[in-house]
Amino acid sequence: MKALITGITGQDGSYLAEFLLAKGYDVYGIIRRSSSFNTARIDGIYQDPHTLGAKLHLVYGDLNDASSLNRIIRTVRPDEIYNLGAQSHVRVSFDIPEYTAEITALGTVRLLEAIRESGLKPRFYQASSSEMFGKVQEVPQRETTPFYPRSPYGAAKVYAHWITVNYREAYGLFACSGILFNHESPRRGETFVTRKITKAAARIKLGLQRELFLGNLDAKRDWGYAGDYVEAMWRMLQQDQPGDYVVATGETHTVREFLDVAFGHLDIDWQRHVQIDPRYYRPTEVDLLIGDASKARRQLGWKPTVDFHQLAVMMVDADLEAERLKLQGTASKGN
Ligand code: NDP
Ligand code: GDR
Repeated sequence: MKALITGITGQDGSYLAEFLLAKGYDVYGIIRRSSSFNTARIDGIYQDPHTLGAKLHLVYGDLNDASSLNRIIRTVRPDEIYNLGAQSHVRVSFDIPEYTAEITALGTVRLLEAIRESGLKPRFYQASSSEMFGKVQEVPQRETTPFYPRSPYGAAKVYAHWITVNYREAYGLFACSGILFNHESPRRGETFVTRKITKAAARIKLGLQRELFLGNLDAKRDWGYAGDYVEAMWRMLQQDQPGDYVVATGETHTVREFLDVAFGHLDIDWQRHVQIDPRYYRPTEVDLLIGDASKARRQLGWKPTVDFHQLAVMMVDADLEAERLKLQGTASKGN
């Protein structure tokens, strides 16, 4: 089996690639040109392309470049495609709304068109988001809850979601959307709130930092573990029929509670270090997310294995270790 992943260098792409390689897949990942290395998350599974029997293949392309997508699909001829590539930062989407729509929304239809034009019938996974629910319409949120996005990112994801549904209905494509609620890990991007907190807690513990500037501490999120969530993506594409699924833990917590667990784990009082900087507020906020994943549980046999407390502790421990290693590296350079 061959799988093609957009966004392989991101948090989810790296976990999904590991998961699929372990299942024996040939994994093709689209990477984009960058002036600095952007493959740190997949360094652990990198295989030299000159090695006989290499199973991981990286190809240059961009969701903004239709011809690259056409070429990759034609030449790779994947059995499964996972569209994880996106401008994925909600706050940043207010600063670059047009670019966000270009990649997160139009990138999806470019990919779907490339599939259609190829004449191939790969199974397709779209990375939809709980941000599509936005302003609270129903609690907990499920597959039938109406969308009310509250950011350019959320609006772009709603387009990508519906165009995926449309290609399923119009062209019979086996296309699934996973409506995933927030999921985190030690590989989470450092500007998302959980990782920002766990990294700062570790650095404060080691005396490398004193203050942490944050925005809205009252927002509530349903936080799960990324390693669990990529398995749900794969399970969706193994069903007899395509469909859309909410993937969530069913628990919600405030940013404040995440601070309590993360800093508490290191015996630090976060109130002495955290300051509010309004620049991290969003013009419109999503106040409360809590998902009902009973369809995924029932039909995919999927359930989360890591709870909120374990997740925060796992991330703090990983950051503490990483910061210690950096410190040792700096010290040995000085010798
Ligand atoms: P990340 O931000 O960690 O990764 C995004 C990936 O998209 C990176 O590999 C990035 O490449 C790539 N990318 C960005 N722009 C382009 C482009 N123009 N062409 C090709 N690739 C591009 O996101 P996550 O791994 O956290 O999320 C994966 C997907 O799931 C995203 O679509 C996100 O919106 C969605 N999602 C995430 C959730 C979460 O809680 N993590 C929840 C619900 C949905 P590069 O490394 O070069 O920047
Ligand atoms: P989110 O994640 O917007 O839910 O999108 P993020 O971690 O950025 O924010 C979560 C909540 O924390 C509040 N917050 C802050 N956020 C950031 N980034 N930085 C801060 O300093 C800060 N202070 C408070 C935010 O206001 C928000 O309420 C993530 C992304 O992965 C999306 O791609 C994905 O679709 C959704 O999760 C589900």
